[in-house]
Amino acid sequence: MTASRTALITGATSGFGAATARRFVAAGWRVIITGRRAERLQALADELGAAHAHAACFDVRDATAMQAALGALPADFAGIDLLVNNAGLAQGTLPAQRASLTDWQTMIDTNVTALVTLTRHVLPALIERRGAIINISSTAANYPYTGGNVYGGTKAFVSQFSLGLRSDLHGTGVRVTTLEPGMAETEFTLVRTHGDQAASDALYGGAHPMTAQDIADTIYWIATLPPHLNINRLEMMPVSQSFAGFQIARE
Ligand code: NDP
Ligand code: 8X3
Repeated sequence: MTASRTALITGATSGFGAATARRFVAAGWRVIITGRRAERLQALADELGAAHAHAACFDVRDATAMQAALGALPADFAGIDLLVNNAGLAQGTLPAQRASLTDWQTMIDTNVTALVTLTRHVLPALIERRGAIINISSTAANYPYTGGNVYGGTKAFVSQFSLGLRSDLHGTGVRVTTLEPGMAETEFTLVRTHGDQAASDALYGGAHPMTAQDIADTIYWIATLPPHLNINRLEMMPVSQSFAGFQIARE
């Protein structure tokens, strides 16, 4: 892909999305950045400059607002070459039998329903421009852990949906990748714990987690590979993170 292309990056008010927007603009791309927190979104748009960034402030769960934002794109930003489906979250760490149904619904609405809705809207333009989709899944899609229940389920959906898209888009030239990161320090844990900064600090402290910049650089690498190459799925972790064994309950 050449410079002067346009990426739609959801969830750009924080973490991976903000770093990815900066990474692509640094390479000359235009970015459409989204999120609910208007002040943060506007601050990033101002930082990146009006020629390179268009801020579209909406809740991805609001399908009407999503469609309105897509319909209101300025001409320079209307041709989308890359969709980075990044907006998402975990809510709660409790086992299923004690988890909040509200948290579960929020994760399903955001990580699954909104992602497929936006993808469906943008697909015709992506096909026209032989563009690309990068869906942000998680290692939680591949490895279960206690308290990961619905979050892991939503991310498994994202990974499988990405493979399905790849199959459906056969012959169109559109590339589809699912990126499955492990632990990276962002606002993710603060959000997951409903604002517990100490819990977030305790998780990342001394662990050398991945950074949002690591993820942004990887997304940029995937997007700028030669157009005949498709990374189907890419799982990445910090060196400090690996796998644990099965649990056994004894009588
Ligand atoms: P952050 O919490 O830092 O960023 C999440 C972004 O998603 C924010 O910009 C937030 O914007 C946006 N978002 C969440 N809900 C909505 C909504 N309803 N409408 C619009 N935007 C929304 O977390 P990360 O950067 O870490 O997370 C980005 C993605 O990466 C998520 O899909 C997450 O599941 C995934 N991931 C994260 C990992 C990690 O360890 N950090 C590892 C693997 C995957 P706002 O609140 O302003 O709306
Ligand atoms: C975030 C990674 O391990 O917290 O998707 O689920 S994890």
